[in-house]
Amino acid sequence: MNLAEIVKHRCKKSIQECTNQELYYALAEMVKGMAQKKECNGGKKRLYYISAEFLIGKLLSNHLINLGIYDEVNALLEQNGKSLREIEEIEPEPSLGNGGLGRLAACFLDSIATLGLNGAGIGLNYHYGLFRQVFKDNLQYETPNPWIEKESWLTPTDKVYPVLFGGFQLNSRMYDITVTGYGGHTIQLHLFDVETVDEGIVKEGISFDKEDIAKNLTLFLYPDDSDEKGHLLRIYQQYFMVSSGARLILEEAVERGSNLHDLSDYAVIQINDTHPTMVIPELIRLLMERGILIDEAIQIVSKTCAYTNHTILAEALETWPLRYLEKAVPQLMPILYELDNRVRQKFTDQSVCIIDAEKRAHMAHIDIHYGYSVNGVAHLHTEILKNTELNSFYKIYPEKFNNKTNGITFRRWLLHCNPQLTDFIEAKIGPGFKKDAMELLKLEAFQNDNAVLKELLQIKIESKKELKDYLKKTQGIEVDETSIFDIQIKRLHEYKRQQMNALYVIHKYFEIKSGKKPTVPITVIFGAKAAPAYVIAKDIIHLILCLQQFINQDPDVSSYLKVVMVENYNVTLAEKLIPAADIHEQISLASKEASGTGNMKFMLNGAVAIGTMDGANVEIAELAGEDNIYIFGETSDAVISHYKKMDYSSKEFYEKDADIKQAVDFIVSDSLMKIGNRENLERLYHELLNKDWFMTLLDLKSYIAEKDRAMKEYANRMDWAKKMLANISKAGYFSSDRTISQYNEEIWKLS
Ligand code: 26V
Repeated sequence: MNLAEIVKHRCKKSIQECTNQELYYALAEMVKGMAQKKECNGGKKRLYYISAEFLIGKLLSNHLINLGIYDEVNALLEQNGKSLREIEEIEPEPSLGNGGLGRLAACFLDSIATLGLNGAGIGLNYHYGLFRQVFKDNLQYETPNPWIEKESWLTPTDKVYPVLFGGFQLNSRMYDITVTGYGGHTIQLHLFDVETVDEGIVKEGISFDKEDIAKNLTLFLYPDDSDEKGHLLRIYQQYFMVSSGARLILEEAVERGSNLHDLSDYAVIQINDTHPTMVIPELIRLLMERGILIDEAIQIVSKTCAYTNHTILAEALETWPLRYLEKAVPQLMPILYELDNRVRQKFTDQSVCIIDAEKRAHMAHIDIHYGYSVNGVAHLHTEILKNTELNSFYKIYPEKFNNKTNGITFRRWLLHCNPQLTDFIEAKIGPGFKKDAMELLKLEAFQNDNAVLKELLQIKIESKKELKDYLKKTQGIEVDETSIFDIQIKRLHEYKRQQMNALYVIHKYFEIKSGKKPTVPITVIFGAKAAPAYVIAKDIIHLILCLQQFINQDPDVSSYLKVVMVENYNVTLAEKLIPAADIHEQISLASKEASGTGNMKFMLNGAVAIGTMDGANVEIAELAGEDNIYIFGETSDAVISHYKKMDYSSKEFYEKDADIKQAVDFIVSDSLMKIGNRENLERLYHELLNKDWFMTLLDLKSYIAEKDRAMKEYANRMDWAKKMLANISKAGYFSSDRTISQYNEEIWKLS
């Protein structure tokens, strides 16, 4: 049925007479029908990308683009006086991820489908996903983000698995979301859900009874990481996901002809960080239940599982106390002990054991010993894993370690979010770049073509105007589209150093007050959610919101400098912010950001980075060339050495530099205290002065200098347009199609 027939059937109306809401549901029905008729990728061996997060974002437009009918539908709606962009707004965003790791999983599904690979995603169907962020009194509050409607993208299946926990059992039902690749091939994202989940137990914000597992298991994505009950719930979630997934994997392998001894010819499991690691002991357990002896079961599983590491941050590496595991998943314990024993028999180095002296299970160690591949997500990150963080493992298994630099899907992060730029590129180099991103290199031919460069600047201004209107409408903040849009959007974490950007803002404020005005006005835009229990992260949000209020209402300053913090930063907002950026902030402490993927999205949309030599920034700098990126700060080697020698003292930097002192002191100044809370601001001030674990003050001076250089060079519009074009033309390498091809060629080996 076409759209007109569907609305006639559903609403007894014409397209013209329908509301946007009615049209959204009708379009969703149409797309689902079309996707179902498309061929699902097949083949003997199937990849299972198992992940606790799939940050898929809104789906309607993505489907329309990948099915090749976006323009047609857009035109039809326009003819009927409707706007597809407005209809898109109706769709609730499924926020089934925290940030980069979850969004990467979603980009990967798009590329797996597009490349025709036989793959599927396995995850959890969180009813409220990540919390919705609300600002009140310059503080973050959390509320639920319901996204599952009566008619949603989820299709219930009749697959139900009983999942056994210590002392009770829950039924797991599988729901499917069809993922269409560009060109129309499809794969499935399987999301498991507990049948007894009860949304009614959520009270006041996002609080609920953390012990009522039958009712809460799939309510939220990792709700609270701060106490024992939160940790236990996380273990229940993880086991529920992997136990359901493992059952599905074995069932499907057998259906395709496997006798289970040859499982690795039929299935490969990519373990996305350590959240799904229990799939290893669970599969061993299930194979043993099916009559396979432990030695062989371990061998089979080790040939089937591959692990991706996404962080070196100690606090993010999962180590579960054995007593939690004993309580939640007692049936795994004999296998965990056996896996640990085998390691102990082979190696004397205590640091590679699975169970440590404090009786904690190191999940990454299970993956490395009992998987056949370990990969990092950017060149530098993989080198740090090999040479520092996982060096003892690298010495044992050098052949397992490999790098897969992250990528992004250009369908969402160019074609969908920036149609003007897409049309511009197509007019210059033809449509080939949509299939082969490396064709963007053809844009280099226009480096010295002033007319083309001017067009590019014009497109940027248009995107900035769209964002300006949106900010006015949604946040009531007035910004000037001729100012420099300097954007930092990512999870709030001290290592990402939003606080350093805030200190730059304070420094600029003082300069403007003293009469030193920037050549071009600056608008600094932030978007970030802080984990609900992450106190300092919330203090940093408080500081930024206070600065927004303080600076924007100062008439001497606000025509030169504005601060905007967007509320509830998510995928949908990223799609509006990224096309409008002139400068993007990638200012993590070198060695700490495994890769970053926002950096790639901005580059593709013609923004220029200011960043440290960290994660994928290093590869961006190499590709774009030093004239087209602003690099500052200590190298990762220097940072690693500071940690080793413990020779960094933030107070020294504070005391020896008047600018740094002035900026830091402002956090607890009377001006800010009048607006903000003493407790939050003082805590942040003391943290910066006495700890500053992520070395903000170490890099602050070089950050200010390099950012000032960028701001100055922005004024030369034609030179800047060249930088924009250079970034776009070199972005092809960061297509997730390239990343996925490498995973397939070097790890999965699907036929
Ligand atoms: C998790 C946690 C959880 C507990 C509190 C502190 C903390 C800090 C960091 C994390 C990160 C977990 C893994 C993760 O999301 N890594 C991100 O993966 C992206 C995709 O590979 C990559 O681009 C980002 O650099 C990396 O941070």
